[in-house]
Amino acid sequence: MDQTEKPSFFITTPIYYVNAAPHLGTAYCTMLCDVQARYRRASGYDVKFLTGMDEHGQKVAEAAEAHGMTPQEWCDSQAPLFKGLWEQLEVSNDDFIRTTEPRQTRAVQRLWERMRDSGYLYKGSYDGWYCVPEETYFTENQVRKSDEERGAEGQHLCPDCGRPLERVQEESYFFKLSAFQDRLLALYDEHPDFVQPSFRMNEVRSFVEGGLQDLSVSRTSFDWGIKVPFDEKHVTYVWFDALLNYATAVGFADEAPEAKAEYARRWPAQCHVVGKDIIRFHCVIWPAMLMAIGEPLPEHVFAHGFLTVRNSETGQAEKMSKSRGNVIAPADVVERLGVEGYRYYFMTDVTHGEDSAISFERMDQVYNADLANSWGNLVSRALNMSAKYFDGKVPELQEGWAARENPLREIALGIEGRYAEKMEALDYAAAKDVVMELVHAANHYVEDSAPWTVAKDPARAGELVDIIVNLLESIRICAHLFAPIMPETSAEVLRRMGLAGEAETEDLAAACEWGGLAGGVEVTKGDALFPRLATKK
Ligand code: ME8
Repeated sequence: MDQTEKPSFFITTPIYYVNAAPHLGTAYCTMLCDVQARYRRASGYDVKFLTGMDEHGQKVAEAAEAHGMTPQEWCDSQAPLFKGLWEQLEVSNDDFIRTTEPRQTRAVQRLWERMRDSGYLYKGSYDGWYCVPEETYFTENQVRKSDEERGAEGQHLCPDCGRPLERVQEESYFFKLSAFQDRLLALYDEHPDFVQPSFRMNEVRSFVEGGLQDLSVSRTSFDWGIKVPFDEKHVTYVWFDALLNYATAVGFADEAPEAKAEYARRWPAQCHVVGKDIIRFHCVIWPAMLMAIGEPLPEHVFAHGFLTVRNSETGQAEKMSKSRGNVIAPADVVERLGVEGYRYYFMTDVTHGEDSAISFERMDQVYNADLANSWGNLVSRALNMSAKYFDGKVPELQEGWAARENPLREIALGIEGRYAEKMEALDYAAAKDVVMELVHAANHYVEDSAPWTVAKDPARAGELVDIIVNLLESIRICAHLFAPIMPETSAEVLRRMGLAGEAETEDLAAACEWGGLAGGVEVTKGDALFPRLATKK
């Protein structure tokens, strides 16, 4: 089918600050999007999956200085780390945006002009507090609340992350965010699923109900950013720049006819996936910016929780973060579990709306129980038996086999619908449970039907065919359903069953119908897909 005839599905990750190498937290969010992008491609959507880097602002400028580089040199040196990691982790993004690219400069400058024309912009001066690690302004009131928690040297601390704040006094342009309170509340009323999971909506709503302050959107005390086109001593506040990336990447402010067509087709985005730390930027400021310039609003913002690690001094679970320096490198997990085991653990064992403490012990447990002992073991047993009893092949299919009742067929009927509902809600743990039900049932079926006994009795040859076929058919369906999470091993399973051509399906529902198995094709036994881990590594 021509791509443009399919419905568009545009999904984005946050663009990550380039202040340090990517870590498990950034990889986690990127993977959440990747799984959704792969699932949607398999379900017939024309997907655009965007990720990238947020390269401006004080934090990045300071990181560059600390490394003795210009900000641009620093960003250029970091880009391969992000791109390389996404490739290694099988992230299938279609675009990678950097905010220092000309397309972003052009778009941001156009935003300034449209903001000025909208009447929601005015010049003033900012006098208040600023958290550099979070690139966020705080009012005197917000800071005062944390006064009693002053740092050792009596500094004012960030009410969100607890780190010292800077006092900022500078000439600045302001965006009249305060004018959007009613329209934002109306948006949340009319589109209760704008913010997901739903409990996050309450948080956003009460923040807006509390009243909105106008937002300082330009800075004059440093120069690492996009210049305001009509007042060049101002550079754009990093969030005002960064949020626009989503629209830039689909052609905002690009007058070329193809870009205009792309923008009309792709905007608004279906889903911005972000961490809960940046929910206000995405659910308050970003929609208000779009309202101000008269552009459509994104359909959904999905906010996930944090991966946390235990602080060895305090014993408390704390957010894994580049600025705190408590990150685990993705390479350590890849080395332990392989890329597909890594993806499986983070996508199915971490609850996506909540904070989750991660541990190597749990990773090993999940890998061994689900992948080595259940899914991997099922595949190898079934392929081995097929090869052994049927001369290296999938048995020839018997008349009417797909309509014959058996416990696996019963579970498999309608499985894609049950799974799709969970996948669309980004509830990958529940989607996995749907698939694992069939995996576990198939393992029990092997025990209950005892093909090794049936094989000894020539009178039961037909029964043996059906047992092996039912197993292989269940495996074929599970491989399709696992593919968004574990693309390589699923493709490998299908290849071993002589179905390599099926791996890139664009009609998952049809692919998962009971009865799609090919009979008589060669089977490849191959090495264990998920070798069992020793309990301690
Ligand atoms: O905020 N657990 O970039 P950033 C889970 N540039 N996810 C985590 C995490 C953790 N411990 N730590 C980080 C920025 N993340 C801005 C975004 S978008 C227009 C601009 C993920 O590098 C999570 O998704 O600080 C979080 O929202 C994001 O990384 C922040 O990345």
